[in-house]
Amino acid sequence: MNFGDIDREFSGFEKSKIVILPVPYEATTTYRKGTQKGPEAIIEASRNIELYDEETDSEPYKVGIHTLKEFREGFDNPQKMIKALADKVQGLFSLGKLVIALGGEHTITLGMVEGLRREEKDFSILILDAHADLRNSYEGTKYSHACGARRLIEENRILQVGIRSLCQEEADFIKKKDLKLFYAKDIVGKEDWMEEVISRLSNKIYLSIDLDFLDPSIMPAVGTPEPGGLGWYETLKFLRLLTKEKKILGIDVVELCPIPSDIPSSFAAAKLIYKLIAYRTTTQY
Ligand SMILES: [Mn+2]
Repeated sequence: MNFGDIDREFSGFEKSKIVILPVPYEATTTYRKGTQKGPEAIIEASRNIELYDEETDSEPYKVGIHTLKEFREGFDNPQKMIKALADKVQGLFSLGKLVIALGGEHTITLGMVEGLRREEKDFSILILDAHADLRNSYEGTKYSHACGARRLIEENRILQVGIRSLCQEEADFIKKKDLKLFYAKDIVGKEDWMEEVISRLSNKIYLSIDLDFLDPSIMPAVGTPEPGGLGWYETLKFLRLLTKEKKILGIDVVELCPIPSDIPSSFAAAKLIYKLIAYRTTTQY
């Protein structure tokens, strides 16, 4: 099963600029469980999307999109998983591939970023998410999906967009560290924030997309669906602008938690990924 059901000519590893890495890791999800089924659902849905993109008037798959086998190393322990995933993707980044990891829970971002950091020093991390994920620990672990951004912020420049759910501890931490977050309440339905977000990032970025940043009306199949998220076209507009102005080195798309009867969520996730590939290929290759 490969992403997009793309012919061999455009999905072989060597010639592909894009590499899709399914990472069905789920250890600490707290509300609805099932993110381990996310990668499979996205790939399944991707086989039904049109490979021509009307917006960019292009066939993005021709840049080459290779789908790797599911990554499952170290899943019994979060730190082991992070290290193993970092080892895996470092090799891919060193070959100049744009790696798109499919989660699984948000914790996989830590492995992706660690792997990228060994190859690239100067990049910022843009996180699209409904949740701040800034708790120092949660349910006895510092590597919960609820602590991902907190771990990242210890060593990296991060910027969070779409936030609309956090606890008092996180609010206090944001004030203490004087962090600038872009809350959903300030950006949904507006456009002035897009350039401001972009201006705060380095020229190279790592992009982490927790699918719950989208409004649950278009993305209900997530672990913790929060009302009041971004809409489809404003998201696309932002991602197109972002891709034009910044070099995206790596991407993860996480927290899809498939509901068997809900095909639109998986389909929207697959389409969002293909849109990113379309923007990237029409502006940067
Ligand atoms: Mn989230």
